[in-house]
Amino acid sequence: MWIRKFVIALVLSGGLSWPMSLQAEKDAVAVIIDRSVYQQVEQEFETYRKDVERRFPVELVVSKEREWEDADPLEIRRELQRMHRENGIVGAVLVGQIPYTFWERKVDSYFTGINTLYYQELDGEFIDRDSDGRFDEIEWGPNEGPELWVFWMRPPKKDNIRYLRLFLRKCHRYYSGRIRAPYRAMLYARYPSLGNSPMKRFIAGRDCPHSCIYCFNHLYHRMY
Ligand SMILES: [Ca+2]
Ligand SMILES: [Ca+2]
Repeated sequence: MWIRKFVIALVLSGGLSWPMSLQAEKDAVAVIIDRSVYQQVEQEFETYRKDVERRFPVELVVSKEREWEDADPLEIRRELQRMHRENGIVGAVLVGQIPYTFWERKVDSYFTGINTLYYQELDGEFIDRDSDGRFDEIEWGPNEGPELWVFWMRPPKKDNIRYLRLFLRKCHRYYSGRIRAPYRAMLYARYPSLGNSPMKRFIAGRDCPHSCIYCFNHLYHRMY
């Protein structure tokens, strides 16, 4: 089940294609997109929806009736819980500047980072022991492991709409065969020792809680 969820997350981000023979069963996937953002990118988004539903065994359930970019993360989590309960969603695509929460390491409060698990573990409870607005612990729910996978379709906030349009148009060019992933991505074909290894790495996220002066990564916090 976990492998299936992970593969669906990859295909929605353009990482893999899906054989036609496996398309019998469809997964419901939520899309959370701010109402005003949707109105501005409607044409590109509906093309994306058609491409994805034609190509992969999914049905997108779009929540676009609220100003989600101004919502409290708790409200977004409740919406995902409702869609999981009523629509049986297995994953969620969060489009635009959807708010997020933070976690911190309880021993010293120094290490902190974006808590993406907040929208994945739907029946657990997140606890902020010292009430500083950052979660310190989680109590896992009765259903073992996270209920959802989450894909953040998050453009730079400085020019949210323009970059979102660019990304959605790029997705359409990819899905219609006009662009393809460069061959240099095939690390495992180039190096047989890595290709034959039973373990493979997938870089599926970003973020770093540190602010080292020799590294750029912490500047992503300003951009996204
Ligand atoms: Ca805290
Ligand atoms: Ca759970």
